[in-house]
Amino acid sequence: MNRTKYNMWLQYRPISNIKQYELLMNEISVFGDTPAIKSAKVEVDFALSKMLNQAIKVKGEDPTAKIVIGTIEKLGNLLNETQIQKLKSSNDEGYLLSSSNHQLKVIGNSDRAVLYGVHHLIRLVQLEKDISDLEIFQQPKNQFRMLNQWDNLDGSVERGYSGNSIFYKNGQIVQDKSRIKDYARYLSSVGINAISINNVNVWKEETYFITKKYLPEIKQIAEIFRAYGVTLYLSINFASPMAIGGLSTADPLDQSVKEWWRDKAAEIYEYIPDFGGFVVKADSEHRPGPFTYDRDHADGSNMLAEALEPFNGKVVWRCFVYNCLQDWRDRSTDRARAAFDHFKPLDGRFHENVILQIKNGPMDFQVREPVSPLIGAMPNTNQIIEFQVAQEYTGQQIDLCYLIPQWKQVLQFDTHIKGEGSSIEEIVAGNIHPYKYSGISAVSNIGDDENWTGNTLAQANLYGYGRLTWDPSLSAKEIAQEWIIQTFGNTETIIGTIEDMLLNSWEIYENYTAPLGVGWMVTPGVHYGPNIDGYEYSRWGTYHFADRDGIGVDRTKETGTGYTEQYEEPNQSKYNSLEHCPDELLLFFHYVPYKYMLKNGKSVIQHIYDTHFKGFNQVDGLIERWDSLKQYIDEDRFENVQDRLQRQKANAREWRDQINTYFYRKSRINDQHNRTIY
Ligand code: GCW
Repeated sequence: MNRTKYNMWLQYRPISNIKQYELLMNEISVFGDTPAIKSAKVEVDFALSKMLNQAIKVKGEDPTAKIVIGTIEKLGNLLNETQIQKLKSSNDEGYLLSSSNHQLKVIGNSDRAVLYGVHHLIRLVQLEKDISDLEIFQQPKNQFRMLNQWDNLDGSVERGYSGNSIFYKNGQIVQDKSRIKDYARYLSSVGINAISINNVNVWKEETYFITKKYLPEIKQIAEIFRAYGVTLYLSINFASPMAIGGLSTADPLDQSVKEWWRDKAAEIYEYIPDFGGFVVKADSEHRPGPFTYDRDHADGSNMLAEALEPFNGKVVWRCFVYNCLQDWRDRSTDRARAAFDHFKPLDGRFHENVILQIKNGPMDFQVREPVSPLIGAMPNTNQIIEFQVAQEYTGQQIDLCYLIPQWKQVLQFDTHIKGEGSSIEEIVAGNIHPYKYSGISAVSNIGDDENWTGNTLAQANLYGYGRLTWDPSLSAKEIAQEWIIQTFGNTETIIGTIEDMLLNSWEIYENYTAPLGVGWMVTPGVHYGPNIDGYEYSRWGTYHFADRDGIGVDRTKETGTGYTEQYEEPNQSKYNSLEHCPDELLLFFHYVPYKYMLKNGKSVIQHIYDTHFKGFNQVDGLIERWDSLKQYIDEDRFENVQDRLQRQKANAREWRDQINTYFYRKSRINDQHNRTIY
């Protein structure tokens, strides 16, 4: 195993100027010995010894030690009144990093918080920051900071672009769990606190995960994660009572079904006392759900919630519910409307341990989509937003696409649901409606590739996801810089070059793919590479409606599907009006002629040509920039990215030419600059 690429952002590279860290070269005293505290101890020892290039002494509990680490419970007496108050007024995951020339304290409100504090300290050292006079209070803005693995027992990963699963192989849970442990380390280092470890599409054998056939081993995995402050969840099959329980129904209102789930929950908690709960994809893309029994999603999720409630378990219920058997001839059905139409009327009917998980956009993780109007629209129902770290529609970890800028834009969107300032960021942080549970969830992008993420630079998305969900006020640039320094070193040329590549990559990807928010145009099934009409006459509800006169989906209330009405004002009017709709989403909301003039002063067709020629050229620019780093980066990682960039170039070329040719043939309008269109 090549440790450099394997270690991602936890390289713990020796730093040049260690003099400034003299304080850290003293004995460290870590208080407590719970699993999470033990992890903190091991990690701080390992990290500091490596970064400071000398053995660090970890001693027993001694409050006079130069470095003390522990919970407020144990170390509160070392704090002054203000510090105590501040810690007590922050949440359970909050911590304090405080230093003077005679002592450095890392004190958390819980074991998990101590671990986060330790990672903060390690990060400061690796970033070579001054730690001599610290007084840092930190607490996560979001309660849920979750990852969903889409891993299957056969070892495959749905929409996985980084090899196979690290959890399963050939129909079994892996015996050697060391890689799972390392994953837990990475997750805790960026504050991820929950994980579901199997695909939301729960197939036949995975349905048995909640039985004694698999629970003993899943318990081991839960223990590994617990030691890093990560709570384990399982995706379940809604039809389990029939599939594995021998019942004749899975009707959520049926008494025997309710009892079956209650017993099941009790059984699971015998193995895993702090089990997080269930993630559920129901009535979605052919997965079973309450609709079969004429019940709705409140009935379905509440039944599971009741079963988990005695154990403080939660139901994370996905809202990715739409008709995936649509007739393309049917212009009245609009997939974008589906989640809101299904769920909004149910507001107030969900138990308090049900949390709705809503994809960031109304369609499906496209390079550009408006924000889902369902988020924040249910004041009486817990909600979390779902992002996709896996780059399904954004280049599949072949093409470079740093997603933090996209997520930030989503979080900053002002829904106006409770007047100005009702941003998605505040909604999912639970500050707009009194949600009991809220936060952020995302589809993971890792696999068993040695570098975890296929493209080494895609590690930045996982890192950034954690950092952003902890503190959404961090900029995409700050996150990129942190990641680059920890991953590749503190060299200006490296930082500047990679930062520039990352920060431009989303725009570049958008430039050469589907234009102006219309989405899709991808190869059906695999979702990589262009196929402009690939989904146009399919059942999936993902159309662009291009004809000889124009392109786009009319979602206005007057002449279209009325989707715009799902937004509050002023967003509703903004999107509904051709005049005010932002360029980048124009074709999501409107059908317009090719000669329609955009706010940027270009016609739609010229914009399409320009961005596609530009996007391709920008990939050349990425290649050049990366090549300029050859002398600074180890061969392995250098070649990994170089190879991916070449593949990206081939992809961008295909997109450029197919899109330009397609629209030229439809419109017969020439490119103003007479560039080659085939
Ligand atoms: O976009 C679709 C993906 C499916 C996925 C589904 C979902 C897990 O193509 O692979 O299934 O979304 O989010 O449930």
